[in-house]
Amino acid sequence: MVTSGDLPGLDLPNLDTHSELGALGAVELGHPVQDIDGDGRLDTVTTNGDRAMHVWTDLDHDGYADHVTLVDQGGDYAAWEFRHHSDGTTEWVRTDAGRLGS
Ligand SMILES: [Ca+2]
Ligand SMILES: [Ca+2]
Repeated sequence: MVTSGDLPGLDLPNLDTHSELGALGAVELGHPVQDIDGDGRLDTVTTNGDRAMHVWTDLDHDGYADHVTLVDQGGDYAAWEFRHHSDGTTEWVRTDAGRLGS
């Protein structure tokens, strides 16, 4: 079970690079503030949790995050993608993990 963290103004889960997101479900991204792919539409929120920095991205602009990248203070990172399956279920799938600079 992932609990919400103390992220001011944002109701985003407080994760770290070792968190299991599989059953987390859709994460609402109400107010993106950055345009990470340069198409002129805001799509990304960067937050700092207790143990890691989070970069949440909603590239299809449906209001829910499609990707999150977690980076902790030691440089470990994990990247997750929110997948919609043809049977209507959804899950977060880890697409990458490792250590920055190695
Ligand atoms: Ca964009
Ligand atoms: Ca989305």
